[in-house]
Amino acid sequence: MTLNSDAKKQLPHDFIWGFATASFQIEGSTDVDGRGKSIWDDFSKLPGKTLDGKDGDVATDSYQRWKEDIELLAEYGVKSYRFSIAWPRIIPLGGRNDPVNAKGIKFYSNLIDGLLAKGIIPFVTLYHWDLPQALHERYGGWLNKEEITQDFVHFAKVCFEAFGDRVQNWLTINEPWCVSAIGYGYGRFAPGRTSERSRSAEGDSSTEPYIVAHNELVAHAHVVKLYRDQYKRQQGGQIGITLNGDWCMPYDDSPENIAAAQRSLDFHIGWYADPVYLGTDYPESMRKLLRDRLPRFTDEELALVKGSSDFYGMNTYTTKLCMDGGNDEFQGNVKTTFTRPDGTQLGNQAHCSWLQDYAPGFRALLNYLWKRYQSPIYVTENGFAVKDEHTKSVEDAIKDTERVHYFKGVTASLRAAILEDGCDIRAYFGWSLLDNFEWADGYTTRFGCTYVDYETQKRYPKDSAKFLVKFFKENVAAAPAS
Ligand code: PNW
Repeated sequence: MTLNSDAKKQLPHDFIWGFATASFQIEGSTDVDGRGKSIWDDFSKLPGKTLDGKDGDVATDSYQRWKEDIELLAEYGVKSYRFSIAWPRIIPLGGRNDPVNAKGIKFYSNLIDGLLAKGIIPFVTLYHWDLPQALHERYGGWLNKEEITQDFVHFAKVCFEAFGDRVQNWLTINEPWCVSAIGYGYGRFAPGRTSERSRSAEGDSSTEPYIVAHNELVAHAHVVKLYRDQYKRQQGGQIGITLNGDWCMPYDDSPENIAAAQRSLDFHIGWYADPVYLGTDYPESMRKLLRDRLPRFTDEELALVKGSSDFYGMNTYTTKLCMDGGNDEFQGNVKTTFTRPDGTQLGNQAHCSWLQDYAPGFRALLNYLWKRYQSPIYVTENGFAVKDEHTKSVEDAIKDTERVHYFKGVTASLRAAILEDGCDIRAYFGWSLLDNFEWADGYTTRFGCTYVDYETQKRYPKDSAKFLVKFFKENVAAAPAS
């Protein structure tokens, strides 16, 4: 066989690519087939919690339209689909002694079978933020280490038993930073606890986020231990956590701002990744700033957390310019901007304030993570929300030039990180398959590569979906003949 140089320049044939979603953002049917409430059900209905006052009761109606969604994925020709399992569909009250809901299991079982029938690899998140409301009420949810650990492990066990014969790729928790910092610090995500009394009657932003983060790490590690001890050998899959993290660049070359950029990486990524991949304590910069507000790992916990992920799950969206200062502890007392010292912008502004398009940052982040953590990287989310897309007609919205520009940049960066820089990257998922319920933004921010008309629930592929499909079809090597 002759190896031509073009073939050599392709991504490996087993590179996984596709689109991602999350249960609460797409399913709707919140009151159907025995599903219990999640913390997002009531939270999203409270006045002022979502930008448009809307909730997840219908979303993209994917609990009903799952077959149509699989058709769409098959039309795109993706290799894989990342979705999450709604804990309150499987165990409506959530706890280890609460009843399991056969209809909930059936739903995901059908979905998995449907994907496999089309040759699509299921990539499954166990926890994408829809905690059973009953557990929050019973013992404070993620605030209670012993209880949440046992209940999360039990829920995972039910999932491994029910789906593990067909699912080889598991994610424990999606973006633990968002759960802790946004759910218990800023209070913008459910359960909405914060010290800001205008937002919440309860909560302590100075301690709870750190307790929650610690408990997430411990619970995650116990789930991984369960999988490795009891299922991995037989089911042959892999399991890991997925962290959010954006690239951080110093605003200028002053030593304070160089340190600030690293501190920002520590407070977003190192907080979770250092214990998981390096087996060290929380980053030095965090311990220095937060002192005894940061929980201590027992030796036993740290031993359990160390190495508790088979890969590095990476969700990333943007790059920030970092300046020393401010008093936002979740940012590590770092101020961020997209405006360079010369007044120019880093890139195109997305609909949400926290996102600009800057592809070199994507490549830099991949290199940073690969070098520091030495674990194969799975990009489990990456995407862009076009400004004011929700006000456009379908015809205009599907011509999503700015999203195409974003994906052109990141896919070129991805390719370079793999083929030129030698980073071990094994998967890429665009966020998202569909426009959907964008948490506190409601439906005003659209991240989909497929447009959803919320009146008719009809789906329309955007140019960005076509771009990604074409890129991966052209750039991933064909499977070797068997
Ligand atoms: C992620 N931020 O959330 C989530 O995993 C998705 O469910 C979500 O739809 C997607 O990214 C787009 O937002 C984030 O404020 C939410 O920096 C907020 C931030 C980052 C990620």
